[in-house]
Amino acid sequence: MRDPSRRDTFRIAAGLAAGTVAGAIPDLSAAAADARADEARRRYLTPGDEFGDVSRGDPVPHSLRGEALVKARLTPEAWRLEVVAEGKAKVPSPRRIDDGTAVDLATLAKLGEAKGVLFLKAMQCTNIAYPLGQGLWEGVPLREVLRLAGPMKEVRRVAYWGFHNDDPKQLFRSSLAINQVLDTPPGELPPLVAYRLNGGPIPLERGGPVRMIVPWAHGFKSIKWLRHVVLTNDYRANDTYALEDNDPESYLKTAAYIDDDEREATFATGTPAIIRGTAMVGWPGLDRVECWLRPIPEPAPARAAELKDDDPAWATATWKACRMDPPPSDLAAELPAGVDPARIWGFGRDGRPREWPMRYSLAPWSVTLEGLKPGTYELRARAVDRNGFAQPEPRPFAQRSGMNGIQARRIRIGDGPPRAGR
Ligand SMILES: Nc1nc2c(c(=O)[nH]1)N[C@H]1C(S)=C(S)[C@@H](COP(=O)(O)O)O[C@H]1N2
Ligand SMILES: [Mo]
Repeated sequence: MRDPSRRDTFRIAAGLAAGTVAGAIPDLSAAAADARADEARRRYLTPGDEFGDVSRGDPVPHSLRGEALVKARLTPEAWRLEVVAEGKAKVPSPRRIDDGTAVDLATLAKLGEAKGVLFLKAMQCTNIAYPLGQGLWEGVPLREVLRLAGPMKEVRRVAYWGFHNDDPKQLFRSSLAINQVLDTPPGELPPLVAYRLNGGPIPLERGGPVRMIVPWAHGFKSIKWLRHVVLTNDYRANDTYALEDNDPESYLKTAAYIDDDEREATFATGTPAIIRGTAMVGWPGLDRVECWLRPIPEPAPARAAELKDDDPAWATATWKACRMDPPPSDLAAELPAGVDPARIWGFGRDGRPREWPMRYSLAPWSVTLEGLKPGTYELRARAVDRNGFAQPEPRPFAQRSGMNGIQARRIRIGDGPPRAGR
């Protein structure tokens, strides 16, 4: 899977340089470096500080330090969560900051001992194609936190937001229908008030000490630096993203992405060309990933050209099934020390996933192309969901309800004739 910042690649390169005798040239082909970078990218869990970051604020909340951090209630000791009702909506025991009844981290962790949920979830922004990272999160269902305020009345929606430098313009808020919070179907994941990531506290950078995680939704529902939960009778989604023309109720789409799609992949003639990718397994599940390899007549343009929706090539495209990676064979080695895999949502008592690929997580795939003649090609990939819809269907909008356009990666076999435009 890809580290969006490409830090892996740099770190590997730096490590190798450090390990060589001063003055010696590292004995490493570009292909071997690529293979090692690939391996690092295909780690199952993304370290908390290596996710792609989507954060508002000036300064961003995770740049605060010292007293400013305490004032913002973003240290474990200072953190508090308000759970209140507004207007017609009522709760008997609101949890407020001003009267000292707000929920603290110890209370949340105590609830977690009885009701905690451990689950895998990839974070994906509705406006960025490639997922930002995948974590093993732990939290308490939001419905259990709401119970702390007592039986509610006249509630239709739950609105919530985090720390935002007390500047209304920096507010980033989200909301859920009350039934999405309370009436979790058996076997499904509820919205969670999360306080652990990859076996440790959620780092400040990822929205800690506490952030909301809505498993089935794009990132904008998963509010970082969570501080306020408000029960309301207002039926409208008041999400910040709704105001920006996004679809505030969109569920995660299932879509295949190609690793390093912007970079041309080059292979010597006669060697197998392995292309890797990552599928986001959304609400409708994933049946398979398919690829289409298209030779580009020489002289090929320097960059992959966009294939317009009405291009006749789509109609005659031949899509072939790609290989899905199985679950990591040594899953225990991929998990943080001390984590019992049997506790993870969707895993069986044997510590293996019951269903694969799993919803809300990343499914790595690959395709091996052999016997290709020297020349230039474009590889396209699409996911087919469990309802039989091939990406970009069922909603062929590239944006606003999740980016699921079909990606292309250029492949070059052999030296080939010179390129046009160079
Ligand atoms: N408080 C707050 N929460 C937030 C945001 C934000 O700007 N402020 N951005 C949201 C968006 S749009 C996304 S995609 C995810 C990104 O999560 P990440 O930075 O942990 O990858 O956080 C969401 N939660
Ligand atoms: Mo986002």
